[in-house]
Amino acid sequence: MAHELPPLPYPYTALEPHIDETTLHVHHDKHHAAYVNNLNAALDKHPELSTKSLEELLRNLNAVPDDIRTAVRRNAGQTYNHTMYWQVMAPGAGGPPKGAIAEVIKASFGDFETFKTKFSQAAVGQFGSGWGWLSRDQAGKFAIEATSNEGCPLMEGKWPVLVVDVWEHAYYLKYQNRRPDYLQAWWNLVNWDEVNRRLK
Ligand code: MN3
Repeated sequence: MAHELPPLPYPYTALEPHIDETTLHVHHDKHHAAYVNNLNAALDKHPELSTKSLEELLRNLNAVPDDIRTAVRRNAGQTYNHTMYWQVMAPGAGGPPKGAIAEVIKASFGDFETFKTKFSQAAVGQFGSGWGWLSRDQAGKFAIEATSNEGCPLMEGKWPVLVVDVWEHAYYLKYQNRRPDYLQAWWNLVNWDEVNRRLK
């Protein structure tokens, strides 16, 4: 049972003007697709892993055989992270958080502006390729963090609730080297309904 590239959950033009159509085509159809293909190629060598979900693979990478562990870490990580990234964005979204996530932000960070500033700083400050996250640890504590390359909180036993891609391929066509501008625009797309779904 091969892993599949999920279709983008909205039209390629839907996130304009914040994220442009060309970027979404290249990012989803080329980058994300390649990670899925590379994951399947690695798993082909160990068919016993074919029934494992991305979450199961990433939560227990030590159980993945040595010869494919790096490939699985990279490509399952990137596959999972991208699918989540598409889902936590939506056209006409953004604005202040609502529902349970609004309470979490208030309790953990004080107010939304403080959260937004800290999250943006973590994402913008990630050196090189990576991701910005809000995640919950096993004790129920919420934290902002950045990971490099394919890093994902699932690998650390945490549950991710919000993510932004800060690899250059996510923004370079439109924003070139201006990662802070991309982050600022990205807040207009945050899909709080999906974040609330992930909180449950
Ligand atoms: Mn990407």
